[in-house]
Amino acid sequence: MEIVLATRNRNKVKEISEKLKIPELSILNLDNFKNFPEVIEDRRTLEGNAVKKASEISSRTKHITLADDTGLEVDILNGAPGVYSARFAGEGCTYQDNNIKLLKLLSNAPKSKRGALFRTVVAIKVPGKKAITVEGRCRGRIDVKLSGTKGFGYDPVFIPSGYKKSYAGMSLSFKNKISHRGKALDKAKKLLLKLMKEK
Ligand code: ITT
Repeated sequence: MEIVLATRNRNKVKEISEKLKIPELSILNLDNFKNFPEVIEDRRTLEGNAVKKASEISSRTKHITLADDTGLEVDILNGAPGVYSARFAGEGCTYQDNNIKLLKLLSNAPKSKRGALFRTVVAIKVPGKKAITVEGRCRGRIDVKLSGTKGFGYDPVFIPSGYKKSYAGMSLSFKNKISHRGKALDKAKKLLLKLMKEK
């Protein structure tokens, strides 16, 4: 069976590909399909965006498609940046801009008030069928500084509960074992194995 990953984020592709190493499953990414316009992520929920990405790419490729939409929900910011995590510091901003903005906003918050939730919704769309979604969550806190050199996005500022290192201080395979995306992908993997049996 073949699936397409509906993401332009190469770090996500790496994490997803590592988790979905299933014999007889080939993973294609958007580099395999030329000149696709970008999917506009204009829904107000992670689920809405994940389903939109999976559905648009599936209807273009005619393949089973998996999409991921992720957000970082910070308690003291009432759940922001959440679904707007990519553009937190403005259109065209870098990961560094987002992290610096977050650290600045929380500069007066004590450790006990720095709680946050990372949430991933994965949508799987089989052509002709309704998209299915699964979710993975990881609680943690926003550190007072950036640390670690691995990963991407908010990894250098997010310390998962029960650990001392940020995600960016962990190997890809360790992050994948405990992370929001890893947990969503464990559920997605079960769905894919079921689909493969039915084929
Ligand atoms: P696609 O929509 O093409 O999949 P994206 O990078 O736009 O890629 P999201 O909208 O899901 O992905 O991500 C929202 C933001 O959250 C963005 O700034 C990401 O860098 C960040 N992010 C997503 N997953 C993350 C993770 O596992 N660790 C740290 N930051 C992450």
